[in-house]
Amino acid sequence: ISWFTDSMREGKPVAVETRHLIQETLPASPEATTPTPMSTVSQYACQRRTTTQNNNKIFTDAFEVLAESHEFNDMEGPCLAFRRAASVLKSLPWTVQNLRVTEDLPCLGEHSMCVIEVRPIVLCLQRANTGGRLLSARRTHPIFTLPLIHSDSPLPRSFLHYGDISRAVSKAEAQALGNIIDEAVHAITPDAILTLTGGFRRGKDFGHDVDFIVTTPQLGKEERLLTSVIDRLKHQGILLYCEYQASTFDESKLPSHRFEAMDHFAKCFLILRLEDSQVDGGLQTAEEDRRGWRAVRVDLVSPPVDRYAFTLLGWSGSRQFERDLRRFARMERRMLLDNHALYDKTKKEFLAATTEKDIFAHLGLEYIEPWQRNA
Ligand code: DCT
Ligand code: MG
Repeated sequence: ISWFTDSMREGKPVAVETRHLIQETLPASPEATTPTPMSTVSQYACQRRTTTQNNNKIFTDAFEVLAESHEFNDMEGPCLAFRRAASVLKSLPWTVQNLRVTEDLPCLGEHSMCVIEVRPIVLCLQRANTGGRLLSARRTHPIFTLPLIHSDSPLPRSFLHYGDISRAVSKAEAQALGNIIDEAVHAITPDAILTLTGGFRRGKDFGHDVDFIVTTPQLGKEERLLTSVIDRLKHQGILLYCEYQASTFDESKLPSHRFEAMDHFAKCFLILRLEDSQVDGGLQTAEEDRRGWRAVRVDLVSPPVDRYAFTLLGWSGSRQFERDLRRFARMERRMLLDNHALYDKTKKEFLAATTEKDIFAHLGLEYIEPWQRNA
């Protein structure tokens, strides 16, 4: 790692290959621990169980830096190769201590070799100048491009909360927001369905936002519910920012052949005000910051109830898990999976599902629990 970071600091061109990086980072001791038989590690994240316990963080952090730098340079191939390499290492129940043990692992091969120039300062400037590209990388969260925009750009209101929203959200804070949303949703529609999704559903202790799915048992009422929830939060004086996207979902346009496309359901990206008194154990604020509240990013998505299972599976993530689920469906099963539906290209029919387990079963996959999807 020091070899890697020193080279970056010095602005040296660095030839990076995943296995090479591991070799350079390994301690001197050549003795390997006894690893899981390699044949059990699938190239697909949806056939691996990945908890939040990462035994190879030193490598996965480096690979993710490399993946991101390639993403900003529009180099999708190497970017994905580094993300896959990181994801495989995250799933291992042991720490890589010997290069030999990586030889039989998928996604860590010579093919991911590439030569890049890692210059962090230039990278920062590129970020500032390519808002559009960043937007496509994080297109569901456009406000996250703001801190990277030049200071003479007009600043939308959400920038005011940048300090807060760039600070991680804790599990207790997510729970408190869950209570607020739960109260609002059920005051409007008593039999509404509300589910925590995203990273917190996968058991993460911290996240950059809190994601929820809201829907109604009555098909077609879900969009009205979402706008009513927004109105209620506004009325309560806790809505600091709201970007609402109406549904563009059209059943007749399925199946979508656009890989990785975001879904068409009604959704909103919010910033909410969370009071210290609402959080079990209080807000985790710095000593000098005793306002008694913080701003938090919240996403709500509202699919029709017959699409609930697909939306839940899609929004539960992780991104790498989703990517590999879709790739597995396409490559191994000739099926198209997205947040709307599962389509069997051989049978030329849609496969219905009311639970995530139904979808795994259609795909012929062992069920992977949400907390095992931290790929
Ligand atoms: N998602 C996706 N494709 C996108 C955006 C999101 O498949 N273009 C899915 C994957 C995770 C889920 O939606 C929620 O997104 P995030 O909140 O960005 O991810 P997260 O796993 O919840 O991460 P964090 O804990 O940082 O919020
Ligand atoms: Mg999230």
